[in-house]
Amino acid sequence: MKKISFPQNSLYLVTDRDLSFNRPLSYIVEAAIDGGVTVVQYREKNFQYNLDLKEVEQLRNICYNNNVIFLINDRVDLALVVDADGVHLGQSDMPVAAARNILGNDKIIGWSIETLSDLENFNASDSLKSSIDYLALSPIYPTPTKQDTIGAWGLEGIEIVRSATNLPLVGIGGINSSNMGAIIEAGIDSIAVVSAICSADDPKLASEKLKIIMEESSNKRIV
Ligand code: TZP
Ligand code: MG
Repeated sequence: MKKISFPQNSLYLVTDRDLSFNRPLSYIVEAAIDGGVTVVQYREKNFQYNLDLKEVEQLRNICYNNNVIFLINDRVDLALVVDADGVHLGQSDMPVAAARNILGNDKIIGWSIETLSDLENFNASDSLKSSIDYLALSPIYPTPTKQDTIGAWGLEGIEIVRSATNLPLVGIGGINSSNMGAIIEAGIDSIAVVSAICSADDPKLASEKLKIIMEESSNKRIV
């Protein structure tokens, strides 16, 4: 099987049922894809196989049918069960090398870095460097959506990480239409959001607006 590559300059939706105001995740994901999202990460911290597996399979199929990358947060087991395109792991999740062993070489592994020492660990490890498909800077800005964070990268942090690696960089945390342009110009390739799409009155329109800003800002950076 050919390895799927992580798309450059992607608008990346991370799901959160609680922030979707009683609308099913399938509605949010379909609307987001219609609006230009090209990566979806299923992130539901209270996932239970007996209650939620059907929903994950449904989201996986929506993504598959639309050529959109479908990733699972934290859970390598769930990614295998639904044949997702890969996983997104944080510093306290399964070690990347173990996940790579279990998933094989064809799946995507994204890894969150929260501090400069996480970046140093990454740069010092050939095994990490050869196993990871993208780095996520978490968070770019403080956000009520995830409060157990250590600091925030801000624009200066993005520049430091950008100069330390050529790997695709995903920015997450506190990103919306008013700050995303500067984040991309500072060196982030792809933008991940929760509330800016899940909580929008019109998730499709919100995605379209973010996508337009992404494209304009990415072009500016290349020039
Ligand atoms: N990881 C770092 S910040 C964050 C996650 C999952 C939440 C981002 O949510 P929002 O609503 O886009 O700020
Ligand atoms: Mg995690």
